[in-house]
Amino acid sequence: MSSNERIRARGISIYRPIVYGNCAFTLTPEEKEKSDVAPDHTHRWTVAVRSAASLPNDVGGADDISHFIKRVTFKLHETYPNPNRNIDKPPFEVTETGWGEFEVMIRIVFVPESGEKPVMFYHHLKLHPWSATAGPPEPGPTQPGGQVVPTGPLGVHAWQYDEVVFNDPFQAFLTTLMNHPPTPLPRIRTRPIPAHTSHAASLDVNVQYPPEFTTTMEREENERIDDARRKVNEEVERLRDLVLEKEKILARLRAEVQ
Ligand code: SLL
Repeated sequence: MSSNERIRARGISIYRPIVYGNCAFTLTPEEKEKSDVAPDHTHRWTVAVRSAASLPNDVGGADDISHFIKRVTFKLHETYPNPNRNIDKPPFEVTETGWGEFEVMIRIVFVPESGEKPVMFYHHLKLHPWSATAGPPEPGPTQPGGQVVPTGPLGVHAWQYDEVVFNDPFQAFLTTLMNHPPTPLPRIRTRPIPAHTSHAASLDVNVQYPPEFTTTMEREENERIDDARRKVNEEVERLRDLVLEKEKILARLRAEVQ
């Protein structure tokens, strides 16, 4: 890197929307026959890190993210051979078969020009549908040979929207980012409510479509954050008043004792 490229764009924050998560499908009888599929396996799943804007029939993935992501490491459950899977080019994903849900550790390494530290996300690899209409509300841990709830043709989806924020980026890296603007998210939903939101269950939606992230969801999330922030501030205020009041009582009592 030349010294010129090392200049930071101070005061600039630039973010890139991503999604991470998984989709899962129950294995068809034909797939179960295959020699590379263990007899106790019930599902085929893909865990991935993608751009947030969606391709027509999938979750995310509309934009290339390899100009800022160098490597994604997916740390799988230790029942898998070589559980640390390093993916150095897009698509940043791992497809496997298995029988159980587990926590996947996702580590994102940025391109060296960014000078950014890696970030880490945890994702609960989901195999079973949430919806009560699609099966038991929350099946317990699946054991080999345990009951399998079919996922339907579009599978089970568990995705999380997030934004990677670069503060005071290097000038050259900022230029790279600006040369790859992300596809804007659709303003309104063009698909049913996504399965990953807990309120989808309370709305009794039998989710049959892959989720889609929209600016409406982004706004709703911001409103929830603002609301929570307001509540916390109110609580802080209330407790501070309480402390002040108690301190006055304490001072008075002290004076009385003396
Ligand atoms: C459980 N938390 O104890 C889970 C563990 C492990 C998942 C799930 C099979 C891997 C393989 C597989 O699905 N492991 O056979 O290679 O219930």
